[in-house]
Amino acid sequence: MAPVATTEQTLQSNGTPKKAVSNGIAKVFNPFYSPPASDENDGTYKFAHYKPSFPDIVWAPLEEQEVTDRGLSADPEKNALFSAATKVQHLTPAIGTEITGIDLRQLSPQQKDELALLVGERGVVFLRNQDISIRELLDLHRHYGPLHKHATTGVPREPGLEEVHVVYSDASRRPDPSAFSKIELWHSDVSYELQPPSTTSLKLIEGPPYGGDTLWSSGYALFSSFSPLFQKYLESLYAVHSAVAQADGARAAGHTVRREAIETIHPVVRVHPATGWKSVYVNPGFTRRIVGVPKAESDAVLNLLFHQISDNPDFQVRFHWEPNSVAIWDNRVTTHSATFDFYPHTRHALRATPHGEKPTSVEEYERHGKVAKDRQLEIWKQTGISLPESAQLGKSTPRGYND
Ligand SMILES: O=C(O)CCC(=O)C(=O)O
Ligand SMILES: [Fe+2]
Repeated sequence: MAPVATTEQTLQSNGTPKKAVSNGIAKVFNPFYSPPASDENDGTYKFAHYKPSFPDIVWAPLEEQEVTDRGLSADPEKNALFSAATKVQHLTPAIGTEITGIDLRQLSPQQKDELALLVGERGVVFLRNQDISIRELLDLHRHYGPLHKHATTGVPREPGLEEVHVVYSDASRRPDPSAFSKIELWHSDVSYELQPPSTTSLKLIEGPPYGGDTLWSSGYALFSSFSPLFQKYLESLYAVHSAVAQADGARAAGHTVRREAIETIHPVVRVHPATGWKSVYVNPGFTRRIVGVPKAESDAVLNLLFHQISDNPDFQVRFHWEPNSVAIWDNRVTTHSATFDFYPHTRHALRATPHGEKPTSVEEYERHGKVAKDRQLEIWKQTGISLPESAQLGKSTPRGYND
């Protein structure tokens, strides 16, 4: 186990620590900006070559890329994938499925397509005991689209892995609760990009015995939870997603911003190309404002959506990692949040993520005759339950429910 840093420190008259760092006393850090960790464990740590580095290089702005969702080519029954698994266990009705018995290194192109569709339907899929290397994981995700390179977060020290985003914390730095709020940590990865990522994997290579869980929240379930008129209103809106704060944070931490920060306008409700389901597409991490409405209205609507993402457990699943666990999420229809409760343990994970299509609004999706659907209503229909819109809500009076 990593040595526990002492937390004793004396304060100057202005309240700042006199000796912030000495004898292993931890530096605090803001997990958004991932400043470099100390190199103290390099001699003994077996994954030192995957610790984050921040290369001083600059890339051109991204241009539009052709992407076709692999889930569109999948057998909706997913027979090739499911027949290879020993167990497929849904974790909540809204989101999350754990598959056992699959080796991600062995998937056929057909199984990869079915996995993409399953991830698109369930939001996030978990697999344990995966020996897949990070280069093999990148290859798997190339099947789903051109790989994304992050403009600011760490990449592995080992050369040739610029498409990998590194998640890393250890005893040398302690999350700084004054630097971020729990709600801000909820995000959809790099949603400010023109073509934000789709089917995304994170593999944990080193982690704490307990703690360090990750939570995901379903954008489909969030959409389904609202009344029909509010759903229609949301479908008409567009919002600004911004990379500026992340780039500013990276610069403040002394890193090069490898690609100029951008701001992009995306629909507030997007339709998944393979499922055809509507999903709320805003997140506290990067969505700044709704365009074309008064600021007070934008603030109130985003506040409602952000709080439902972070506060409503019916939309969420929480995963406890073990080394070699892989989570694969559809970044278009979910948000996620890490926990930072595991200090002083080391937690180290590697992410591979492809670009998806430009987010499709309901109006764009339906322009050519298709009809976008509410996931919950579709699932109820399949089980023989059909609710007229007017009967869905408003029939019961609010009451306390405590025991
Ligand atoms: O550390 C985690 O659990 C999640 C980190 C994260 O948000 C990501 O890799 O996209
Ligand atoms: Fe993320």
